[in-house]
Amino acid sequence: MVLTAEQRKFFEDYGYLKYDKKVLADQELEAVRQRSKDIATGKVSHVPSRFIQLEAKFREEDDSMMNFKHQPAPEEREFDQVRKLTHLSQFDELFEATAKKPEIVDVIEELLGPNIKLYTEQLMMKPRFNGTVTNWHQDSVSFPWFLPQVAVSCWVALDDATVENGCMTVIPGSHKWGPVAKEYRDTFLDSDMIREPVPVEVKAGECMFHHGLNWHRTGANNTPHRRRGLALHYIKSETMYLPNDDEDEETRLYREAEKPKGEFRFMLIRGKEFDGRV
Ligand SMILES: O=C(O)CCC(=O)C(=O)O
Repeated sequence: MVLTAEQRKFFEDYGYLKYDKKVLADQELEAVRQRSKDIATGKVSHVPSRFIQLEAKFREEDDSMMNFKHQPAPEEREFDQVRKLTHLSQFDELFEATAKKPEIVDVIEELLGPNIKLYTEQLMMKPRFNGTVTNWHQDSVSFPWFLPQVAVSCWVALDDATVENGCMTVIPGSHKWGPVAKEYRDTFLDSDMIREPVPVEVKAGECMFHHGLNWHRTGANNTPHRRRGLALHYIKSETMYLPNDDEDEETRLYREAEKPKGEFRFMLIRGKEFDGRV
C-alpha cells in the first residue's frame, strides 16, 4: 500500500488527492520538459502534427479539438502558441516510460484496481501569456465511448502550478453526483448543493490524482511563467469500448494513434487485458 488510510479516504470522499511526493525526479522532469519542447516546436517529428494543438487564437478557423485542417508547418509553430500535445506515449518512449512509472501506477492501482490501461495523455502546455481556460468538465463524460465510466487521472506538474498561472481547481465531492450530461453543466454548477471549488497548487515533479467524475477546470495563464501539466488518463482493462459506425473524426484519430504498434488496443500499463475489452 502506498497510500495511507487517510489519503484513500480523502480520495473516496472528495474525488481528488494532492500527492506531495515527487513522481518525477529533477533529471526526469528536465528530460520530459525538453522532449515536450522538441515535439511542440517541430525539432523532432515522430509525433504526428495532428496531435499538436495550438491555442485558438493561433489557429486559422478550426474549432475542433485536433487542428488537423489548419495545421501550420512545424517551423511556423512557436513554443508559446502550443496548447496541447496528445497521444505522446504511442509515439515516444520517454512519455511511455513516464505513464508506466511505478511511483504513479502504484497509486493508480490502489484507486482503480489491478488491471490498468492508459486511455491517453494530454500535455497541457498552458503557455505563458497565452494560456487559456480549460472549462469545467468531468473527464469520463468526455470519454463516452468507455463503459463503465470509470477512470482515474494523474496530473503531473512539469512547472510549479499556482493559482496565478492556472493550476487545477476542483469541486470536492462532485464525483459522487455521477455523470452529468453536458447540457446540464451550468445548472449543476449553479446548484447550492455542490461544494465551493478548491484550487490545487502543485510543485513541479509532484502530482494530483482525480476521479473521472470529479468536476475540475484550470484558469488562464497571463503570467510570464509556463504551467505545463501532463494529464495521464487511466482506465480499467475490463472496460468495454463502443466504437460506432459513424465514428467522428476525433475518435478515429484517437484509434489511429495506436497504429504504429499494430492491431488497435489501448496501452496495457499493468495487470491483464481481456478479450473483447479495451
Ligand atoms: O492541465 C489543464 O489545464 C487541464 C487538465 C485537465 O482538465 C485534466 O487533467 O483532465
